Amino acid sequence: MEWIGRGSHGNPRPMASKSSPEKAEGPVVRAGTVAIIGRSNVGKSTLLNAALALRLAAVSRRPQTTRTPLLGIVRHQGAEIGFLDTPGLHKADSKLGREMNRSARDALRDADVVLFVVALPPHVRGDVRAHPGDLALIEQLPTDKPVVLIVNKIDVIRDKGLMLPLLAALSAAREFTAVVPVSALTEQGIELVLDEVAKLLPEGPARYAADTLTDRPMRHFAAEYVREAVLRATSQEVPHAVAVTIDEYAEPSSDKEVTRISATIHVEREGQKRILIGEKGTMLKRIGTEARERVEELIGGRVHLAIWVRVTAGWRERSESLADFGLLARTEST
Ligand SMILES: Nc1nc2c(ncn2[C@@H]2O[C@H](COP(=O)(O)OP(=O)(O)O)[C@@H](O)[C@H]2O)c(=O)[nH]1
Ligand SMILES: [Mg+2]
Repeated sequence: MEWIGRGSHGNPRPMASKSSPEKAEGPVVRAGTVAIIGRSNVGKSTLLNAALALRLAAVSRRPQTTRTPLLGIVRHQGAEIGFLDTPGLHKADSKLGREMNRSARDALRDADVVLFVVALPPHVRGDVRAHPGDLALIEQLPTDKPVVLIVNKIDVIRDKGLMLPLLAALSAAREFTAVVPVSALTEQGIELVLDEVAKLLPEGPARYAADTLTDRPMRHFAAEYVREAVLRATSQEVPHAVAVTIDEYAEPSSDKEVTRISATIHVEREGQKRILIGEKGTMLKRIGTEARERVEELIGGRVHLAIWVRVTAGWRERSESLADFGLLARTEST
């Protein structure tokens, strides 16, 4: 199977990470999982990508871009940090949504350390207050493990003093092991996040080989990048109605060949299929080009990507479809 590792492909450059083994100082003495938890759109996946120094996770302006937890492994100051990006906790209105919340709660329960991520709103005009959704989420955070508060998107304000009411309100709601303001987008503060969590992980040996970046095969990311391209290109009901499966993933057998991928975009209605294909197939072409470039960036080689669109009515409510699309949380209990 096609796995992604640092430098395991022809061109290791896109895989290069701040934490690349060459830079790692000494052996791993701490190891564990860090769950990245928060509402939709606060920048959890962007934070994972910043920590990895690699655009691994799908990111978009749409809420619920992340549907299943994603592991990203970083070595930093003698620690092997297994960041687990999770779907945003939200009011679920479908079976899919409930599965997403469940998988985030599972991650919260199993983690050694929790990063609770909040974000500044897009247009800051005065003092920033705490979002009621964040205050409600704080109640659900564990009290028996370290929780680090990450205040993301600090690039949107110049006067950092405007954050003080927000910090005061969140800190009054519970005690945090540390508070780190960051911009996941500009990578400001990310090194501090790594420093902080590296200290908090339990002692123990590495669980993964030094060049392991994630536990998902490349075909998973191919599907994710097709969906990411759909989310970026469409609006309203289409993003939520889309799931992507990979029908074929054939690695090149020689240097001259390309990786051949065939993907199906599942939608719920004919109208959504029409939108995705677009006039004379222009929309699908745009989606295909964007997704292909993302896959090529990750594997460091050329890709041929064919995309089909199929109506699979009601898939978000059907357990069998969710299972087929790899969207069920691991645990069955509520
Ligand atoms: N200005 C700004 N935007 C950000 C930052 N981090 C994430 N975003 C944007 O916020 C949106 C949601 O990001 P995403 O990582 O998908 O959020 P998630 O739902 O919490 O995983 C995207 O449009 C990101 O580009 C940041 O530090 N600053
Ligand atoms: Mg996300």
